[in-house]
Amino acid sequence: MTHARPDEIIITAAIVGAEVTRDDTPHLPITAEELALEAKRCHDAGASVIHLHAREPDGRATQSKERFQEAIDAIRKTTDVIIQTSTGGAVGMSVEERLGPLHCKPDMATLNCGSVNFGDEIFENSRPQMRMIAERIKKAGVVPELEIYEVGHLDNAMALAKEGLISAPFHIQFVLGIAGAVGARPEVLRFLVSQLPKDSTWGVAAVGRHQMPMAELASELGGNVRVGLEDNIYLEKGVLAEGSAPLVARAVAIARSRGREPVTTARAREILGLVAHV
Ligand code: KMH
Ligand code: ZN
Repeated sequence: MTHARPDEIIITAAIVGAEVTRDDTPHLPITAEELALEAKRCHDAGASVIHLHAREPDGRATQSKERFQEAIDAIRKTTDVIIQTSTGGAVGMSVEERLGPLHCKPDMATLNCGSVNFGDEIFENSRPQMRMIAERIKKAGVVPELEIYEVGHLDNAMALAKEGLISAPFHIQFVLGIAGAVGARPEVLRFLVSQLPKDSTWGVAAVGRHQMPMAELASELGGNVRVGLEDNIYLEKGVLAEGSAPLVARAVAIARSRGREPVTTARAREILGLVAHV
C-alpha cells in the first residue's frame, strides 16, 4: 500500500445493490452483460472500484457464486476495474448465503461492522456473524472494506482487529442516511472522521438526496466517495439517473472542483494495497 496524495480520490460505483428494483428505476442493470456494460461506463466516467451485488434474471437479489462469477467474468472482459463484492447481500439472507461471492476471487469484499436498522427491517451482523465473515474474507485472501453505519461499528471493527481477524491499514466506508440509522449530516461525518484509526483510507456512501452533498464534504475532507444506484437513483430531484455512470460523472466534477483528481485503477490498487488481478 502507498498513501494517497491529498489531491487523489478513489470513486466507487455501487451499480446495482440488493434493494432497488426495475419498478423503482428502469435503468437498473440486472444481467451479467448489463452489469458489465454499466461497470465499463462507470470506469470510463472515473470510477476505479465497482461495488457489486448480483441478481437472478427475474431481478431478485442473490449471493449465488454462479451469478457473481458470470458478472465478474463479464466485467473483467471489458475493464480492469477493481471488483468489490458484497457480503451483505440483502436483509434476511443467512451468513453462509452471503459468503457466496468469496468463491469468485474478487479484489475486495465488504465486511459489515454491526447490526443496524435498515428501513423497517434489521440488517443483522452480530459479533459471531462478523467474526465468521471476517475469517472467511481473510481465508479467501480478499481485502475487506469495513462498512460503518453507526459510530459503534468503528469500535466493533477495532475489536475484530484485536482478535486478529482484520489488520491495518483499514479501508473504511461510512454508509450514512439509511432509514433507521444515523443521518447523513455534516457533523456526523466530521465526527466519524475524527475517530478513524491511523493510516485508514475512508470514503462515504450516503443515501438518497444526501449522496452528492456528502460527496462534496468527503472531497473537502480528503475522503473517497461512493455513488451509484444502490444508494440513490436520482441525478437531481425528480430526474432519474440513467444508470450509475452519470452519478459517477457528477461525483468526478464535484471532486475536481475541490482539487481532487480521480485515480486510475492501477493507482487505486496501490493505494488500497491490492495485487494486480491475474
Ligand atoms: N443490502 C444491504 C442490506 C454490502 O453490500 O455489504 C447490505 C449491503 C451492504 O448492501
Ligand atoms: Zn451493497
